[in-house]
Amino acid sequence: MVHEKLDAYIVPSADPHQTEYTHPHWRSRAWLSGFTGSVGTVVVLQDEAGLWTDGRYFIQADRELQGSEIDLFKMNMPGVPELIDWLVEKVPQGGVVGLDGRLITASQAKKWRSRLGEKTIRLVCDVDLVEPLWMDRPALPAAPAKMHAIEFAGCSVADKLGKIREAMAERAAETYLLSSLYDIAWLFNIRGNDTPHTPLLTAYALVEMESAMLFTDEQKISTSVRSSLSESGVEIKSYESVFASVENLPESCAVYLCEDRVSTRLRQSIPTGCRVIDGKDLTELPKARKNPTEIKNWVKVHELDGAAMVRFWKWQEKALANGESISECDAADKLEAFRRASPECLDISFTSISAYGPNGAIVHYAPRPEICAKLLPQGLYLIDSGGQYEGGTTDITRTIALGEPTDGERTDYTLVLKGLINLSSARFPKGTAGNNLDVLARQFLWEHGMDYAHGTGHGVGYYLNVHEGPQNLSQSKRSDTPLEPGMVVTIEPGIYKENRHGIRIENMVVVVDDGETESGAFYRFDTITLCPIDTAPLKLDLLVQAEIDWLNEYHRMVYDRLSPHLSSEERDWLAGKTQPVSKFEHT
Ligand SMILES: [Mn+2]
Repeated sequence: MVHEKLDAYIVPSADPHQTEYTHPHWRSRAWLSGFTGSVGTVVVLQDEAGLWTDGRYFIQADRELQGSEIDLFKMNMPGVPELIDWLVEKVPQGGVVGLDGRLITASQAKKWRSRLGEKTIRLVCDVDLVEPLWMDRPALPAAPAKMHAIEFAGCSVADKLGKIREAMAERAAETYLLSSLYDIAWLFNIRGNDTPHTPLLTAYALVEMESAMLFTDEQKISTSVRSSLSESGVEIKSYESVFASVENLPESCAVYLCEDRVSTRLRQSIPTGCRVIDGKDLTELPKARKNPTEIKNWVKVHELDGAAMVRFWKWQEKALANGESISECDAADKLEAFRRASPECLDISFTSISAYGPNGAIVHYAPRPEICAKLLPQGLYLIDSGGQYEGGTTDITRTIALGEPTDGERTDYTLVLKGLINLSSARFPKGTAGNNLDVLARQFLWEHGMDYAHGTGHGVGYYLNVHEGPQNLSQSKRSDTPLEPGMVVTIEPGIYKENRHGIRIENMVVVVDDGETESGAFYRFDTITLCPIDTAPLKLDLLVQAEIDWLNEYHRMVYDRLSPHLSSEERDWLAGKTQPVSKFEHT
């Protein structure tokens, strides 16, 4: 910092593409601070340093920062300054703040620059102090890229480029600069292996009216991938050369990009004579509206995924009955093995949340082999997991009673299920967004004075990231993207009682047409997840007949669709789990 004449240096926790799950190569904030959570930014001054993270990580950050001389700043807590306000206070008038401008977005840099400017502090975005200091830095991944075949993608690269060019023309854009790896993977029907549990290829792209360029590590591109892309008019260039290509854009060229995704470094490389049009990535909505081929494949994939869940649940039940010792990690590993037993499953889609008893109340709990809990034949067990298949990504949560549930567990479990059923059964007019529907999953909990501190559901990528926008289901004002046919979301209400239990039930659903009335077009959800929902912890008195009908109907579908994939012993077990329930069976 002294050498670079910096008063402060910022180390964010991002890669150059704002990818949700980053490769270890990009975890420089964790390397510097010792804090390993997914969200956090370190600011270093000459004689002090701070780390900002959110409520999910206060306890972990406090522990991991011990002895580091880095102070913890708990974001959004009363009296805790925001990072930028703290900087403005600490850095002298006319001072200089540095960072690696590849790691923050153009819009973030714009906000910081204007705030720092109030005290004539400069933000310098081309200083990488980490690279020369991080000696044992993990190498960038080198796994080869592959095409996502048309029988999975359902739409050719040429057709996708055609649609994107139409959207560019509507916005009078001549060049479109992309840096989101999800959007690049979708647009070019290409997949890599550069991020944990997400088949992404690290790349940038420039789409012009007559040509398209993909900037990536050329070592990862085989002759067949190169020729396949070339047939669609896509040229491969080296990853780093994106900066030169952008710098050499003709003056007065109209460049479309998303400033919430593109890094400030790349944004600054655009010649000043160019007209920059900032907007959402043009790929975002076409990627979110899954085509019929994608939906058809995804529905099939859920049969494989559901069969793996059935085998897992059956194994766990038997192992516990036999008094075997199973830890949360053993259970997660076993489920992964059941998924990977089908050759179509290429990876899990995220680190499983395998949480027993009170651990279920920690929403982002990830068990660690050294300290994870042992499962006992009592209490609730929560398993949130998913798989990566070329025909779609899955995300499913089930909460299972390992023994006789308590009255409180039964009430909470039943209220969560009522929310899932209520929202899954919704019929809604065209134009309805997630924040109009979210309450349907919460209303029964609210009646009992309970709530959950997370969204009700998120979009899901197709052999891509398990979390995908722009649509989602939540209370947030930002959850305002209208749901459209072909969009896939999760529905995952829950309830979390600290030191007692956590409950969440999650299915994936697809938005489908549901007829035209005098009020216009209506839509509904079709559930595509196939796995029994534990009926043992239900309090049937709390369910109305329509909810019982929904559950029995769902279980009939689960049995019919999964049984062809199962052995006769597994089928018998599934028949028991999907047995119809009735309000009067216990009288
Ligand atoms: Mn989910």
